[in-house]
Amino acid sequence: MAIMSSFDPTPADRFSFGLWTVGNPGRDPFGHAVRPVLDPCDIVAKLGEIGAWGVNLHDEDLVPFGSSAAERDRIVGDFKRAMADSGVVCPMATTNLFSQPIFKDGAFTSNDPAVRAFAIRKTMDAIDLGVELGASTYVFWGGREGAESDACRDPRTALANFRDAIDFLCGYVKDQGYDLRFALEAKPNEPRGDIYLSTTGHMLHFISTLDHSEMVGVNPEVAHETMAGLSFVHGVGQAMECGKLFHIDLNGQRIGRYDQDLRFGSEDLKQAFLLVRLLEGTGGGARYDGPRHFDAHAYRTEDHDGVWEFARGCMRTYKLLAARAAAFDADPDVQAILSGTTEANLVDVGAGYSAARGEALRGLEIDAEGLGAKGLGYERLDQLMVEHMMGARG
Ligand code: GCO
Ligand code: MN
Ligand code: MN
Repeated sequence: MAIMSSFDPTPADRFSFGLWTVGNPGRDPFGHAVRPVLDPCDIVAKLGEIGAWGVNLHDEDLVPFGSSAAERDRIVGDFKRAMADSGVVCPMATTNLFSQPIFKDGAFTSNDPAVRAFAIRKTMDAIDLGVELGASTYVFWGGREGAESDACRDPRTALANFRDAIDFLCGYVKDQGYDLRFALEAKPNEPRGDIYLSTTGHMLHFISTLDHSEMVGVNPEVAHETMAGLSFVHGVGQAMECGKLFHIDLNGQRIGRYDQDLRFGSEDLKQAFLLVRLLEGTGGGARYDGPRHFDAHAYRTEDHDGVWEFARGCMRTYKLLAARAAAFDADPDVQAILSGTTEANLVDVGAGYSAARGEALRGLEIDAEGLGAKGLGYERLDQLMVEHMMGARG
């Protein structure tokens, strides 16, 4: 099947998986693990085998909480050897600030300064680990940074403490001379009733208030915006437009549900298509050149074979959608509809206000009735997209 093999992943595709994703043993709030826990070194070897480029990790995915310095060094040494043997790199690392009981009421936003100090110190150590493994992006997902009862904390205090922590850690990275950027990941809820900075848009504004905002961007996740019923494509587009898409968490999700973390493209294929089209830049605009990270896991029904099937599926679907997006944007029928909707400005509004441009606008003859009556062809455009997605064209 030579045709199919062109959709098989290679390291040039920059696909990455977290140790916690393909390593997920299928535990959920209602049931125990269904798969044996895999050794991180075996995960890396397997990722290399199936054509993935990168492996990402939380500190505790690799080095168990409370390990001695000697244990840590042995584990990290073995892992580096596994990376070198497989050719798999570590583009991103992060901190587990949610599993240990001390973080039950938040880490950077806890009311207790001792908890905040513990969280910042743990993150400094985890940053050292990530940099040692070669990471150039450091993700912050504040899963426990939230509340069930908002009587416990003024949200303004929570945000101020979160800001202080990120500013402090940016200072640490600069002081160490690390070549590392931060990517903040929003989520509306789960595991907390409500999580602060619940969407990518909230994060983008928060970033503009930081001391070193130039080194901080976002890590949007399909599931997180979709849970809240928001358009992921719009959120990612906003991040790209202001140069802040530093990383991305790809998966599948249905609106209104718990965080499902399903195989990429397994739900809402049309949104997945539009997302890949945006990232690949086939419709115009700059292409996203960062990691394509799958923050997802296999169904709980699966054994390890099913896990690797899941991982291959994420990558193949991404490549299939990229090929379909390229065909869609190269289709003259599509181009004809789109060219009719993107005419140049009659007055150069982008050049800013001037009295002359104001006058020029006032002087334009605009056929409001005609424009209101004109059909735009979007039904045809959307159907063309569906037909491309289904392989009926191009
Ligand atoms: C979740 C999050 C996490 C983070 C991870 C890396 O909903 O559990 O998506 O998987 O992405 O902690 O920061
Ligand atoms: Mn998630
Ligand atoms: Mn995520």
